[in-house]
Amino acid sequence: MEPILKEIYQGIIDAEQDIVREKVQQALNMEMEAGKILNEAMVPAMTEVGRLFEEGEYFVPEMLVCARAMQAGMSVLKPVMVEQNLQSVGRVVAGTVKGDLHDIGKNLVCMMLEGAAFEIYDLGSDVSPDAFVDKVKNSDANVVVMSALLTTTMPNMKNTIEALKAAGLRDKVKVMVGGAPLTQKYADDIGADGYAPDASRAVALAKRLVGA
Ligand code: B1M
Repeated sequence: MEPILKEIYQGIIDAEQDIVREKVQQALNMEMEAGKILNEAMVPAMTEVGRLFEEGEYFVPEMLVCARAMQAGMSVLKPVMVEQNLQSVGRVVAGTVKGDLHDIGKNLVCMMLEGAAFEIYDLGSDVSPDAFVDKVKNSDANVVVMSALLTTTMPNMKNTIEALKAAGLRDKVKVMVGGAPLTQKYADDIGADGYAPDASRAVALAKRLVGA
């Protein structure tokens, strides 16, 4: 791994927000691609944080501060990844489903969709089926993105799809789902229009679903 990427990777594992912010900026100043910084340093660092948690070396507070360091780095990358003045190709209501506070992956998906000229209505995390329904009803959205990181919250994706159906809004939007425990089969079983395993494939899927 290149030294600057190693420093970003280690900064996230050590939960050093300022160092991560500074090193990500430094990497960009060196004309390193934002996607490379994300995929070769930042995402692997969060995977390592997960491993440390599984092995009992890190606990929830450590995961949380590491997540903040990751978000600090993402805030530096975002303006670079979001291209300006592009005509909107679609409008997305996005959120992590009810009961689930994991928002890094969802934020990454939103960031990359925004960079691909989608408009984003980000509802955040712990989003109830009713909140998804309200936003779809009161906006011109044509895509819904749901994220779940916990096996226990995945059923809330199905509940949200059912709520959209009950409100007569299911045909107005394409529903995309993702998150580490998800599979294509699960997406098919709950009646989603698509599943993407990562943020870049989420962009390709969204474009396909809206015919862009
Ligand atoms: Co939690 N956590 N966590 N956690 N956490 C996991 C998910 C876990 C796998 C850790 C472990 O045990 N190894 C485990 C889940 C086990 C399971 O259900 N199978 C777990 C647990 C158990 C918990 C708690 C229950 C712990 C506790 O309290 N005892 C608790 C639950 C809280 C809650 O949500 N109600 C909890 C809490 C937390 C923190 C709050 C401390 C923190 C989250 C902070 C935040 O997000 N703001 C946290 C973190 C950081 C993690 C790990 C370490 C990292 C997650 C992450 O951000 N990854 C995670 C372990 C791991 O994943 N290795 C873990 C980086 C991110 C870029 O990847 O989110 O997968 P990811 O997103 C990817 C793809 O999945 C995809 O694209 C992204 C990038 O390309 N994607 C989509 C995501 N959403 C998509 C939507 C799409 C398409 C693609 O739509 C189309």
